[in-house]
Amino acid sequence: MNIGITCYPAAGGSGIVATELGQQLAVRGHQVHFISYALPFRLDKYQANLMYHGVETTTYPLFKFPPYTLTLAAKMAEVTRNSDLDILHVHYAIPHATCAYLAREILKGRNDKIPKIVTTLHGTDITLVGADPSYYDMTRFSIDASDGITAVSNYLADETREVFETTKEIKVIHNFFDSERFKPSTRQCCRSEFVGDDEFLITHISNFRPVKRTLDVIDIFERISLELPSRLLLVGEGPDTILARRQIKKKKLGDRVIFLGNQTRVEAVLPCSDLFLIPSEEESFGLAALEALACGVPVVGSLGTGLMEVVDDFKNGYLLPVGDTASMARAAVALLKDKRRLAEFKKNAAASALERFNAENIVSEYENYYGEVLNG
Ligand code: GMT
Repeated sequence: MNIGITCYPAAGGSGIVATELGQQLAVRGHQVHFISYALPFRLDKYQANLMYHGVETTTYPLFKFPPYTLTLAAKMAEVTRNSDLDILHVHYAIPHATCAYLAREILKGRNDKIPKIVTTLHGTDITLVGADPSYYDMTRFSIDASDGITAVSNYLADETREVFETTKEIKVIHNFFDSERFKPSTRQCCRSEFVGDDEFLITHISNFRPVKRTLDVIDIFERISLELPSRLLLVGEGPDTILARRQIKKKKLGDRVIFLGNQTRVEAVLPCSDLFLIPSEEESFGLAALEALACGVPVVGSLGTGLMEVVDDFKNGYLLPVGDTASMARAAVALLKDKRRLAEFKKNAAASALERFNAENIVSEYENYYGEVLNG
């Protein structure tokens, strides 16, 4: 198949899923064309069958807001025509599904081959952005105009049906990980770089947006560190990084917290961790949690989110109510103190991730779905 993929190229779950899907599809012999304004975050090496088409948006004094949406739609139409695309697979509804719709209209007008549009909903496009009154109608329209819709969890599919009152069929295809890269082997990381022999390493990876509740991460860590020798490894950056730094200073935790900023190869640090924290307000799936589990790291996160489809509560982690940092810290401390249970949770984490979310199976689900949409 010839597949066009559009995603946000910045660090973030939707871009990562799109990139890794493209890479896996290219390995399977499909021709994959990324169309975006920058090279996606994890698209950091050459690969056969994989191409990138940059979208330029020129500014003009009249344009207070340069119309990226239009140049993206035009580029989608151009790449479809030149590369004979069968599918335009867009990740994140706003504005990508709308741009794909526009591209299709452009192609229709010129009697070109018409690609099928598959839109993958990732979460914040529905739960935060899409439900914003100013985006609501456009999101709903774009969902309905797509030939196929996938959501990364049942939680998100239900939310989409409820928020947008749509009867459109939504295929749930969970996030996945590459088992060649994400594995428990600590050979790929250097624990002594971060902690001493008698210390625990607690990790959090995110884009530090308010939805991630970064201050809760620090609060949980502070409580853990009062009971156990430990250090906190923070990977990623975003609007709340500054708040986090301020809080760490205020709580005098500076010498126990390591900031790594954005990293494209998180598998180089994850396997050395003892515990992963993800106390988000909302999480449609929680790819970062899955990557931690795949590396054999138990997860403590928030209940009532898509994390419930990823973490096996009481088997490879604990899910607790959003904002209940005291209970999250208590669960973490109890687990870290119990060596046997910790070893069991670590084993369960890697096994469950591999069984349920390995790329091999999930990428086939996307391939089969493309087939269904093309024949439908
Ligand atoms: O988590 C973020 O803020 C990034 C966001 C994105 O759209 O890039 O991630 C969303 O998509 C990921 C990939 O499907 C999911 O694993 C994340 O759970 C989801 N984030 C939220 O729902 C907050």
